[in-house]
Amino acid sequence: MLKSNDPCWCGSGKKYKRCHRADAALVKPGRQSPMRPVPADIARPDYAETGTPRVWDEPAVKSPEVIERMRRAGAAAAEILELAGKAVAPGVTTDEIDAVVHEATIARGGYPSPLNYRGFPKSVCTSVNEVICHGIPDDRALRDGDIVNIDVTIFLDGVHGDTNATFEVGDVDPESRRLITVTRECLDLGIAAVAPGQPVNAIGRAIQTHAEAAGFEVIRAFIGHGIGERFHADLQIPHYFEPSATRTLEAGMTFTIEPMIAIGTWQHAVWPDGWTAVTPDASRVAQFEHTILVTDAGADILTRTP
Ligand code: EYL
Ligand code: CO
Ligand code: CO
Repeated sequence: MLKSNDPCWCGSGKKYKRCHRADAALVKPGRQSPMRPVPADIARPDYAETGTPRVWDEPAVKSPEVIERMRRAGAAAAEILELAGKAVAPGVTTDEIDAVVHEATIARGGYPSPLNYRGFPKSVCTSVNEVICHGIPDDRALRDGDIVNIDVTIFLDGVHGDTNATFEVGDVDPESRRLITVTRECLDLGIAAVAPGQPVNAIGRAIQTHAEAAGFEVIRAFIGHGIGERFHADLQIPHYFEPSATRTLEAGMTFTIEPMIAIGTWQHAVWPDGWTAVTPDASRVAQFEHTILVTDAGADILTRTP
C-alpha cells in the first residue's frame, strides 16, 4: 500500500495524496440518526441536559468508596467494549455500533458518558482509518480492510469508566496490523511505567520511545486525563515525553492512558463538525485506552474484563 507522502505510482513526481489517491478511500461525514433517548430512571451526569460539564476541584487521589464504584463502572465499560467489538464486520454502520453501545450501557443501569458531553450527539466515539478520535457514528458502513476505534465510557453509580480499542474489519493490510500491535504495546508500556513516586512524564516517555522505534508518531493534541466523578478531571497524561509533566504519581490516583499512534504525521486537523479529528496526511491511526488506578505495587487496570 502506498503511503500518503510517497511519490505517486503514475510518475508525476507529486505526492500520492496530491495525485492519484482515490478520494473514495478517505473517510467522509455521513448522515446521523436522531438522538437515542436514555430512560428517565437512569442517573445522569451533570452535563446531560446542558452539554456543559460542571468544573470542580475533584481530588486526584480517590477515597476507597469512590474506587470501589470506579471498579464497577470500569468493569461495565470493558464488557460493553467487548460487545461492541463483536459487532464489527464489513457492512455494519458505525451508527449500528452506537446502538449496541447505547443499549448495553442502559441495560447495565448506566448513562453513555459521551452523549451530549460538550454537545457530542452520540453514545460512543467511532474513529475509522485516518480519524484520530471523536468520530461521530453515522450511516457509513465499515469496509473490508478498515480499522475502527470504539471508545466506550459509562457513567455508573456516579463515576465514569473509559476504555477503547482498535478493531480490524475483515482482511487488513500488514502495515495497519503492525500499527495496531505497536499501539497496544504502547498502552501496555505506559501502564508498566506507572508506580507511586514516578513522575507523570515517565508514562509518555515509555510510549514515545516505543512508537518512534517502530517508525510511528505520537499524536500530541489529545492526552490522557484524570477521571472519577468527572469524565475529564484536571490531571493531564501526555503520551509523549513532556519535560514539564513532573507531578508525582500517588497511590489512589485514577486516570486514563489512551495513546493515539499514527503511521505518518503526529499533527491533526478537525472537521467542520467540530469533533472529528483526522491526520492531515490521511495516514491511519490506532488507539487503545484503559482507566488506571495507581496502587502501592504499580497500577491496577479498572477497565479489564474478568
Ligand atoms: C473533550 C476536548 C477537543 C475526550 C474523550 C477530551 C474534545 C475535543 C478537546 C472523549 C470525548 C477527552 O477521553 C476521551 N476519550 O477517551 N471528548 C473528549 N474530550 C474534547
Ligand atoms: Co475514551
Ligand atoms: Co479518555
